[in-house]
Amino acid sequence: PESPSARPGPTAPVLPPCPESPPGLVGRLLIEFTSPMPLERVQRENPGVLLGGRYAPPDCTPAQTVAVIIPFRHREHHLRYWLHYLHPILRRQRLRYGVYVINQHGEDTFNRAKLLNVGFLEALKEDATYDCFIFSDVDLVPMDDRNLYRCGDQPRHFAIAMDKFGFRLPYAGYFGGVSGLSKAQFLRINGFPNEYWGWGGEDDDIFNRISLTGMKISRPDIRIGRYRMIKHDRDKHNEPNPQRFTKIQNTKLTMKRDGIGSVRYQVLEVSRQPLFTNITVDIGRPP
Ligand code: UDH
Ligand code: NGS
Repeated sequence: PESPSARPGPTAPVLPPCPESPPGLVGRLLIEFTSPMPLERVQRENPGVLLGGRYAPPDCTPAQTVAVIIPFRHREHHLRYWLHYLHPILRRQRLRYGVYVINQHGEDTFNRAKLLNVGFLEALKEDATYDCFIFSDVDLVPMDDRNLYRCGDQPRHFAIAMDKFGFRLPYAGYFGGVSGLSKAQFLRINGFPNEYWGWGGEDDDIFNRISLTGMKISRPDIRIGRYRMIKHDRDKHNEPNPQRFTKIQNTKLTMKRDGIGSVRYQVLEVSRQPLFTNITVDIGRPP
């Protein structure tokens, strides 16, 4: 017979709120991408993660529920390192979270920001309680677990000290790599632009949207916001977008009509893997 404590009921214990600063963080981490990383090993080392890449702390109730959204195509090798490093970090941070890999179908030009919009909507369809969205490139791993993947009263930029930029911001308005917005902050800027096809500028457009709506970027301490990027060559079908310089001049006009309110796409497959939910999507092609 089933034990009564296995089923939540009127007598189930209510977990206390998770502490503001999680105990058990370790600080600076050693991150490397040389040893091979089979997915079976990553699964074996993360038994507490539930199907689809969901997790909730066993001992406390977090204030937020975090959807981690990863724009993706043909980067399986990077994803294995990302999952290997991030699941234990997010667990130590005492987050309730889910990991969503938004996989662009086909070989047309890549569109990072549109994939992130899809991730926002599809994560909410899975679980309407998501109230914080962390958008992370698949090749970026934090070097310090005190860089907490949660949302605050302003949009947050996490990847502020990347190895490839000499552990500094490349420019003051840089908002690329890893960022986080609450559901309300995301809706306030009409989400992200759908019309940046190919590489570059979409993160600057998001920065403009945030500034234009009167919000300010929040960032961690420069000693804590350190990242390692997995080195790679330029991908096929993600060439620098020649329109990006003029587009970022026009955010004020375009953000009203181009954003989460106007995104069109077709979900082809939702597949719950042991460490992430894989959503394959047809987002169309540049006009
Ligand atoms: N992404 C994919 N597949 C692609 C393109 C992009 O998954 O084909 C995703 C992935 O999450 C990646 C993110 O989009 O981390 C950003 O794209 P990116 O890594 O191409 O951007 P980045 O600025 O690199 O890191 C640009 C090419 C640099 C070439 C340098 C050669 N030494
Ligand atoms: C800027 C791009 C951003 C990009 C950043 C860092 O110039 O999208 O460089 O690029 N903006 C425009 O092109 C308008 S990186 O060094 O990572 O390749 O994120």
